[in-house]
Amino acid sequence: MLAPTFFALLAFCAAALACPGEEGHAHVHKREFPKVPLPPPTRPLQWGDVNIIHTTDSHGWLLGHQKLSAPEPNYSGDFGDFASFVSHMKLLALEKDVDLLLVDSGDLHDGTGLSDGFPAGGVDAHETNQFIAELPYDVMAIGNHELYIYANTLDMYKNFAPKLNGRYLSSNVNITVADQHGNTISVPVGNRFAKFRTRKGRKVTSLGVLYDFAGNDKNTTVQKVEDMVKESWFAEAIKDEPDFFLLAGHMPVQKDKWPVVFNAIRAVHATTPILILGGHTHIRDCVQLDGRSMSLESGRYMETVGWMSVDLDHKGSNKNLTFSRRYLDPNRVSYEWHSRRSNFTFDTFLGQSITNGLEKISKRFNLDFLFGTAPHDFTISRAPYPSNDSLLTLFATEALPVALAINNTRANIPNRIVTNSGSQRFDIFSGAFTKNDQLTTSPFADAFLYIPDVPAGVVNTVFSALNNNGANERRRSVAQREGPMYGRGHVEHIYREWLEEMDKRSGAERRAMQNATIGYVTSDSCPGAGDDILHSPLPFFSSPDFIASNAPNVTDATPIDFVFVDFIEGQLLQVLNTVQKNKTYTAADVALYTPTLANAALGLYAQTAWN
Ligand SMILES: *[C@@H]1O[C@H](CO)[C@@H](O)[C@H](O)[C@H]1NC(C)=O
Ligand SMILES: *[C@@H]1O[C@H](CO)[C@@H](O)[C@H](O)[C@H]1NC(C)=O
Ligand SMILES: *[C@@H]1O[C@H](CO)[C@@H](O)[C@H](O)[C@H]1NC(C)=O
Ligand SMILES: *[C@@H]1O[C@H](CO)[C@@H](O)[C@H](O)[C@H]1NC(C)=O
Ligand SMILES: *[C@@H]1O[C@H](CO)[C@@H](O)[C@H](O)[C@H]1NC(C)=O
Ligand SMILES: *[C@@H]1O[C@H](CO)[C@@H](O)[C@H](O)[C@H]1NC(C)=O
Ligand SMILES: *[C@@H]1O[C@H](CO)[C@@H](O)[C@H](O)[C@H]1NC(C)=O
Ligand SMILES: *[C@@H]1O[C@H](CO)[C@@H](O)[C@H](O)[C@H]1NC(C)=O
Ligand SMILES: *[C@@H]1O[C@H](CO)[C@@H](O)[C@H](O)[C@H]1NC(C)=O
Ligand SMILES: CC(=O)N[C@H]1CO[C@H](CO)[C@@H](O)[C@@H]1O
Ligand SMILES: [Zn+2]
Ligand SMILES: [Zn+2]
Repeated sequence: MLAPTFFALLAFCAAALACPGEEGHAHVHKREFPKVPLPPPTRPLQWGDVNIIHTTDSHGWLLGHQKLSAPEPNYSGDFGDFASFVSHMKLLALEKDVDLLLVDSGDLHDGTGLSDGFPAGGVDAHETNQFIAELPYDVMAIGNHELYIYANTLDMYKNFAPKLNGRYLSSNVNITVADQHGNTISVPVGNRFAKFRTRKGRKVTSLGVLYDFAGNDKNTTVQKVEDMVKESWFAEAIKDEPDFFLLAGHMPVQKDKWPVVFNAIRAVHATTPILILGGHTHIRDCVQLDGRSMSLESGRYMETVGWMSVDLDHKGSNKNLTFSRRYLDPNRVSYEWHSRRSNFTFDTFLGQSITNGLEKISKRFNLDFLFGTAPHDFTISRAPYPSNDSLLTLFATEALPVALAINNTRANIPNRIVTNSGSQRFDIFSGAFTKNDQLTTSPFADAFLYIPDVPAGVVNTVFSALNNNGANERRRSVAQREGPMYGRGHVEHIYREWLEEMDKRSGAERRAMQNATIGYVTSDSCPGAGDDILHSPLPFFSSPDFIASNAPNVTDATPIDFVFVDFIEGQLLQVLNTVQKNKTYTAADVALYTPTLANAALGLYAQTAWN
């Protein structure tokens, strides 16, 4: 399945006819404190000489997950709560007289209304990034979502990186800009590396590495990881031995190229501790490349805050070091419990001002504009497809037929609509369905095209054939973990594989015990249990790559409108000309079906069906 292009994100409201207008009955955003008593963690964090709090792939989820359906309350902490947590943990570190660092591994853009719901003329995540910069991050690395659109990269270069004082790292990522004489130059977006001392005086050498991403915009450059380690600046940067290497990077900790960086450092420093903080595939994962190193990846969407600790020994020692890692569910209960605060001593001034500031953005972007009220949860992978609880079913068989028929002169001609299941990014939960929910769920501004007068039987055959081709392509790319889709940044299949694995491992039994709430159940390659809270796994159902509205009740020979999302045009024409030979279809047979774009469909549907 093809990933919809992220350039499409640019078009959000400008192109969509269904943008919420001023007449919308907005309601005031209300932040949700936990309504249900949340069980606290059961075991304290293991502190070491050096401790790290890690975020990655936050994708604009800075107001936390505010829905009341499970497991969302587990992730209800907002970025203000997180800031308060970090402040208290810094104090605990002082008390314990140890180091505590804060690290992020990239992908600050694309994911919620806060980052993406900006009015025309704005830049994605520009507003949210102001608040991220208020936290005391020691090191941040660039992600691929900072590079799909040049304006976003430029904003990071001009406005964000300078706030990090040399600690926004892009070891293998450049941007092309004009210098003060108007000459075109290619320069790192942030810094290639950073050397600094911790509060306890420990020497740190740090990098910020991006995996081999190939979907970047013009005038940005991603250097391959194996070429980066051959650079003379790299050799120079790692030459002196620090107390430890801190490698942040937007690259999964397994099945990618961290070993290339690791081995390049090990070739010079056989025993220096190497702490790796990765990201990108949206899963919780950990591995030790040797006994003096640990690599941690901390999920996605502020559904996970990672913790790593290590007790250091003396230089030259080759004994295994004592590491620990933990995946926290980001909510006030977890934060308060680990930072030893109560609900009434938890909020800091900074934390509250960040929460207030984020709520102001939400208001300014009109993110609470109400399209309707969802009668129950609709999920991408926790309900079978097709079924009434499946978001994919809702989108393809309910929402698209309603939304695409609005103001459409062809509405009374029988049709079948085909789109890709990757068009849905996040679940819909029972309750208010707002502009923010539409942006998180269905962000891609793809158009719908059609071919008139295709026999209904042929349309149905093409739909089945597309899914068979898609399945073969997916098997190949999963097996190799490479290929063009991975290069362009498509990781949803890896996240889903992870969900599937945890459900298969113990899902049915653990849910039957009924003594744990649903959530992530991680099995990684590091010793001991990683999850801070024991959950039973989220149910998992796989889905086909392509989804469609119901076939109209007509004979196979009846000519109908074959409607499909624009970016599968090439693939679809090819299959159409394979399954039948009566006519050779070309782009000349294809026309625009409606000016309504895919990202407006759920809102239009909610306005008619959920009001
Ligand atoms: C890249 O940036 C340079 C300098 O700003 C500009 O002259 C050039 O047109 C840009 N190239 C593309 C392909 O956008
Ligand atoms: C990145 O920028 C640096 C500094 O201008 C330059 O020397 C280097 O060649 C650039 N690297 C790439 C891969 O473009
Ligand atoms: C040291 O750690 C490595 C990597 O985790 C492991 O394979 C090895 O068994 C450990 N050695 C000892 C003595 O514990
Ligand atoms: C926690 O504190 C907030 C404000 O700081 C308050 O609104 C909320 O009601 C409190 N919750 C509980 C359970 O005490
Ligand atoms: C699914 O929804 C349809 C239409 O609302 C309803 O007729 C049907 O009974 C539902 N099926 C189940 C299994 O709930
Ligand atoms: C349909 O047409 C009406 C009347 O011109 C207009 O107000 C409305 O915005 C249109 N809706 C869509 C989805 O195009
Ligand atoms: C649930 O009960 C089982 C069996 O007694 C136990 O092994 C498991 O740890 C329990 N889970 C939680 C989250 O308490
Ligand atoms: C399909 O159409 C036939 C013939 O018009 C009709 O008898 C049948 O009830 C229809 N089936 C459905 C599910 O609407
Ligand atoms: C192909 O064309 C023939 C003759 O026009 C027609 O009878 C037949 O149904 C068509 N088949 C398909 C699959 O369109
Ligand atoms: C630990 C934790 O936060 N658990 C909560 C997760 O969400 C479920 C469903 O809302 C709650 O029941 C749990 O208490
Ligand atoms: Zn991401
Ligand atoms: Zn990414």
